[in-house]
Amino acid sequence: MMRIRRAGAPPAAKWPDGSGRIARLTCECRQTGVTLMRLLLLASACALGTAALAQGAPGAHFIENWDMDGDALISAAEIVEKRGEIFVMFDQNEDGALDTAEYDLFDETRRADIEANAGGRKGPMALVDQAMDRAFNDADGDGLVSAEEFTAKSAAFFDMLDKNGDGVISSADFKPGG
Ligand SMILES: [Ca+2]
Ligand SMILES: [Ca+2]
Ligand SMILES: [Ca+2]
Repeated sequence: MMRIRRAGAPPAAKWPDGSGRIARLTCECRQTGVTLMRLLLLASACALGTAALAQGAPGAHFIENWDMDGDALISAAEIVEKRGEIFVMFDQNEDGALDTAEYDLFDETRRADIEANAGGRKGPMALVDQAMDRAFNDADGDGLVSAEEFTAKSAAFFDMLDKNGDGVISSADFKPGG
């Protein structure tokens, strides 16, 4: 009789919200060659800081994902650090630039996350999506987003999202009409 294998840990193919989206991502990533390390980075990035902010507060999902030190505020330094991680995560061939295929996967992953967890690409998340877009980041328009180009846009990204100009990104910056 065959022995049933018991997993020692909960199924790895589960998104923190239990939707099982990691399974779909895993599948896509296998096709496109994302390393396991990157996938784990992606999973942990999405699970960070869940205790810092009440669910459903304006911008809660964004703040959860980008707040590295758990104070429910996003500093300019956190934006730079997180964008650096995102770049590395999606630069699958590690050549220091996001090409069309790499950016396509980035767009798809980001938009799926916004649709599933942040109320879609309307309202404040439209700005976030726009600022992560290829056109915004490819400063010289050559179709490749280099690490330098991506990093150089971090300050502009921060300024766009710090709507009330108090020097941090917080829930207040995501309030409707704010
Ligand atoms: Ca913070
Ligand atoms: Ca690349
Ligand atoms: Ca470029």
